[in-house]
Amino acid sequence: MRRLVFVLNGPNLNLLGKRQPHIYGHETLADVEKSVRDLAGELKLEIRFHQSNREYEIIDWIHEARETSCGIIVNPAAFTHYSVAVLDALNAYDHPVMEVHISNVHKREEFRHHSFVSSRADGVIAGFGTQGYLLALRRVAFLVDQKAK
Ligand code: CA2
Repeated sequence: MRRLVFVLNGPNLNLLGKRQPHIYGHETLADVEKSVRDLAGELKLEIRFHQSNREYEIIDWIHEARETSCGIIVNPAAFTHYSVAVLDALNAYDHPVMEVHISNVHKREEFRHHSFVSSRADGVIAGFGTQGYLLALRRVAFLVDQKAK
């Protein structure tokens, strides 16, 4: 299995660092991608980093990941809270799935407290800011290395 990890970002995350910094911080998605790629280099992992505002694109990337990757890190953004389609795609994926939320969704509105994706995720990180992506990547690397032993 290739040491390739997909990092998938849902709707509106292209606005990261440009709006609502009190909730999501000042880093842009490009900053997050760079930090993820730097850490991946240390962990000897390859990265596919994507963002889309379209549900079907997230689903198509999950399907692509089935054939090629050893893990998925996903911030499904608003799809978290209503997309059975994203959950179904992840349920057809056989390797570790880490769900990341920049904000602590449990401290926010009630509708953000439920995640469809959490029933499939192997780990969930919320409220660690953009550092959550790096923590999730370390966990994927650990699980992949453990499996290879
Ligand atoms: O905390 C997270 O990472 C979320 O997944 C972000 C989603 C939200 O719907 C989830 O409940 C929690 C929203 C992403 C929108 O990102 C923006 C970033 C900056 C400005 C505007 C939106």
